Amino acid sequence: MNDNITESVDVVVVGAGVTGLYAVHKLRGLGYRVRGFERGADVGGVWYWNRYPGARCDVESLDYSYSFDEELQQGWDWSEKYAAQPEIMRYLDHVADRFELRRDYTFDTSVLSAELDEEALRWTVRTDGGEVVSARFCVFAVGCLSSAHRPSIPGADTFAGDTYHTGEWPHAGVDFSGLRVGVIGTGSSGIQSIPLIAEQATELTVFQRSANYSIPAGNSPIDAATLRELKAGYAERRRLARLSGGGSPFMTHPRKTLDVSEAERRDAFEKRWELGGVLYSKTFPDQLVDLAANDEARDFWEEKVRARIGDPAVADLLVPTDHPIGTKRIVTDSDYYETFNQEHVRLVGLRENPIERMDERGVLLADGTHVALDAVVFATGFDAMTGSLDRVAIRGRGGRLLTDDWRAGPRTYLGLGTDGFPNLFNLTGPGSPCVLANVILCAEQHVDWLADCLGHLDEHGYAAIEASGRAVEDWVTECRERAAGTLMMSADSWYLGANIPGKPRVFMPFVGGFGVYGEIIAEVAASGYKGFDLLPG
Ligand code: NA7
Repeated sequence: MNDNITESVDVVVVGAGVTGLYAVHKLRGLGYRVRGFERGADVGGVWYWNRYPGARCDVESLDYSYSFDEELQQGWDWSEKYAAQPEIMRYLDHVADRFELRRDYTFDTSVLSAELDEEALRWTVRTDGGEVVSARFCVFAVGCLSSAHRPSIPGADTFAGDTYHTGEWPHAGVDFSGLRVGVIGTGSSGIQSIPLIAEQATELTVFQRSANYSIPAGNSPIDAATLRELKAGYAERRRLARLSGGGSPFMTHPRKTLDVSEAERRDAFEKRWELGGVLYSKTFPDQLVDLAANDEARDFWEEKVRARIGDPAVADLLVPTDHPIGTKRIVTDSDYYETFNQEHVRLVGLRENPIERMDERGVLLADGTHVALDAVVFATGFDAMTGSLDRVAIRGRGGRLLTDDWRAGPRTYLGLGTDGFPNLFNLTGPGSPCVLANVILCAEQHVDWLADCLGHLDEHGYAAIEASGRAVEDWVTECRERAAGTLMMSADSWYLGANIPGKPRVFMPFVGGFGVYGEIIAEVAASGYKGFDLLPG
């Protein structure tokens, strides 16, 4: 054993978000010695960092919760249809306590590198806390939206006021009372926070590069009787969710958009609208593959939204014209569009009038307007799906860096593994459907698969498992071809890396749906892990 090694374990898990927590619980329960590392001071992952006002999940609470333990599922009472960040943090805190998950984690600690010892088929994991851990398996659960992106705006460092990023929000909160505030970015984080920031700020200027499709959450408290009824139906709810495309228990309309009468179509859109938010993108099965079908959904959306906005010129700016509905994640809002009816809220379209630079006092626009600001909120998103993995120097066979292998885009087999990196697993990341689905069920799907896989290795005396180069190439091709068969390629989305200058334009998720993906990975396991090489000790 290398002299520097401070500890030797079976599995290192990186990340204490919803995926990492379950990985630690499950693998520990099977008798593996597990060691977890987490950059934040506590559990929670994205919910630990994203404490901006209005932060709320766009998957219903009953679904966005673990299903692996019936007592946990029945014992936890969600207070709202769509839970806000503090309630989700309370839930994850409860899970961590209940299963004593913190005892195997070191917090406030980033993993700097993971290096393969090819002979021993073990990984050496180094942290910024000076730990050097030898592990047979290395499991990354670092999240897809966990590496904040701040655009480089000339002069930004000269701005005298405070700046914030929604994905790194101060734990003490921020009071915008009496301030002139600018929000840059109108994705989920911008759209959720803008109505609440507007309640405090004396003036709010929203800088919008691209308009987004947003749909009211239709959020409401869940009363005790409803909660009892919902929990009694949990088994069926979960069954349907596992079959579905998005990990929620809702099926698309059985027929195609244009095969039904206008009245039936409107009725279906209306019902989905009532469900709230992101589910609208799957009202009909052809909505994300056929532009004519998508136009119907889009027109219905536009009619609804324009009715909420007072000034038609502002509405023109707020209605997207650059991408079909659902090709970026539909935002789930509370009173977003109505916010622009207030006197002190102003919208700047950056396509027509870009930010030239920032100075000590605010933002200068291309048309010469100077917007005086006391605080700026960057709601500018993340280096999605690969950003957090890129921060770790992962060296596989021959000292190859994973970031070099992925320079032209992520290369995975089933999203789970890649060639040259035996016994290294990346959970709920690129090559999987997780960012397009309910990530908690995705986490369970991946971790359960992983647990079976490790069991298979031990049962048959294998030291390691490694995706074959051929399987990786085929999966990359399959993911690309499936995406090309949809409208998803027509939006400049973070699914495609389009929000990060210089990032390769590759559609990173598996677009075939959560249920279909679950069948594929189960079939691979049942076949004895075809596409993987099983390596003797
Ligand atoms: P998103 O969805 O990536 O949104 C980021 C927003 O910031 C979006 O409106 C971007 O415009 C905008 N942006 C990014 N860079 C710039 C620059 N340079 N100038 C102006 N505006 C910019 O991130 P969120 O945090 O809102 O949401 C992430 C996910 O979390 C979301 O999809 C849900 O799944 C939950 P663009 O559209 O790129 O033109």
